Amino acid sequence: RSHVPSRIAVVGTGYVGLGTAGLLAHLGYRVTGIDIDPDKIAQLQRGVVPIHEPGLDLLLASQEDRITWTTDYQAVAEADVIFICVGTPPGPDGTPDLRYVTGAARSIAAYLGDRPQVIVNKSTVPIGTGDFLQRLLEDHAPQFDETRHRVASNPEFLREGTALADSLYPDRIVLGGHPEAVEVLARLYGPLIEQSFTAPQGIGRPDSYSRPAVVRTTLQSAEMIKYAANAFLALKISFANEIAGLCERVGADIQEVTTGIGLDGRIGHRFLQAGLGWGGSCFGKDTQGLISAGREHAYPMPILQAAIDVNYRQRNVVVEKLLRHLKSLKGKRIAVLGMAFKPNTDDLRDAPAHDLIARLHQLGATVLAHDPVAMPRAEREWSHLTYTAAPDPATALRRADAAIIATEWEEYALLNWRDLVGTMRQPLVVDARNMLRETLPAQVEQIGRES
Ligand code: UPG
Repeated sequence: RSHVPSRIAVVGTGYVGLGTAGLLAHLGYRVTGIDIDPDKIAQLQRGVVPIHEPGLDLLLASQEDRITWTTDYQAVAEADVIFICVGTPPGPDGTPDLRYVTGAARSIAAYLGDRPQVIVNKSTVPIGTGDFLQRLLEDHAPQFDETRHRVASNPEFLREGTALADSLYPDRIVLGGHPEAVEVLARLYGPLIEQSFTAPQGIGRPDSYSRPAVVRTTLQSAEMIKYAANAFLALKISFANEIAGLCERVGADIQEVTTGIGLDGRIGHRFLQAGLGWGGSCFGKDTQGLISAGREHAYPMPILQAAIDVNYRQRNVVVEKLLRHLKSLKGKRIAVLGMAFKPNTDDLRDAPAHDLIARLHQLGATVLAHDPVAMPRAEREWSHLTYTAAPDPATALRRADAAIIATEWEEYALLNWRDLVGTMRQPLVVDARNMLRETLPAQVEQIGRES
């Protein structure tokens, strides 16, 4: 009895919502993007994309006839599929805060129609939220009918910076819920599953890519897949960082070690890059989220706790390296290159550079920070930190006592490091992302390898 969906409502216009709206419009659906923030909607209506994500402006502009932006939930009534893509920030105890999901669900409830509709959670939500959503809709939707209205889970695996390619050419599509709802979503994603769409400008299909696997499962398992995937990736990074620390002490080289272990097909080489550790909105929140889920069931999760501990220890490792060379940081000028939690985004959430800048200032250093795109955002979001924004890397490095590469932006790899280190007061570079390849007339410290 599954229907062929055509009208889609996407609630929430963050990374996930905007990407989903653009993708589904590109696949030919009529999409309404809904957000409670009138400023965001006004921007989108003017064609301004409120976040920095490569290719997103172009994709949304190319689909402007198929997408309507609004603060009005009315569009839910006409939609065959309604995606919930709102934020689930961690609360004070690490448990995800579901207030936006609940708020969105209540607003959706008011407008559910008398047609078959699938309400899909794309936000990363604690396991059990699908059932909770179902009950909430039952209680609040005047038109609710459980044979017509189905709740599903369709977690997102996109990375910031490559969000569109990740969405268009995914490894897998996970669909959880009642088989009828899963079938509607499988039809919705038909062109994606078959890879029968034309690639949007600038986001070509990777050479080795054929098509995604489809995982049809229950709500709970779909929700768990999302958490477990992120937790495992976080674990891999922390594992590499823990081994890196020992490499330094025994004279081994982490880059060679991870190459060596990654060649074992059971391990794989991806997400074994040692450095400053993970940041961003997902890994910290999701590992914590699993730990708190475990706690609720009196089930400790020591592996995940260790992954978190190793990750945040890593931010101190960099400061310790500076102290080893400079003895004290009082009055020292330290350049921090890179503020975003990773390259190709202006996202500053849980960025290692934040803790680094705070700590350097606390130890009495003058911090000059640079980022190719995140500086305007840092001016707004990091106003509590003390640092001078440097207009370019050269200005940050001039007369500096040390430089730290905190984010591996491509443009930092392309700098003329040879000349730049000559302008420093002391040529000391802590390459916390192991990105420099050449030998420099400077003291270069990396993570997990001898300097
Ligand atoms: N990182 C490392 N070493 C590695 C790989 C990554 O330190 O070998 C760091 C990276 O610098 C960044 C963090 O790990 O700080 C996360 O990177 P990435 O996964 O690229 O960023 P996100 O955009 O946060 O994406 C993650 C998952 C994605 C998921 C999303 C939201 O990769 O699958 O959808 O979080 O849940």
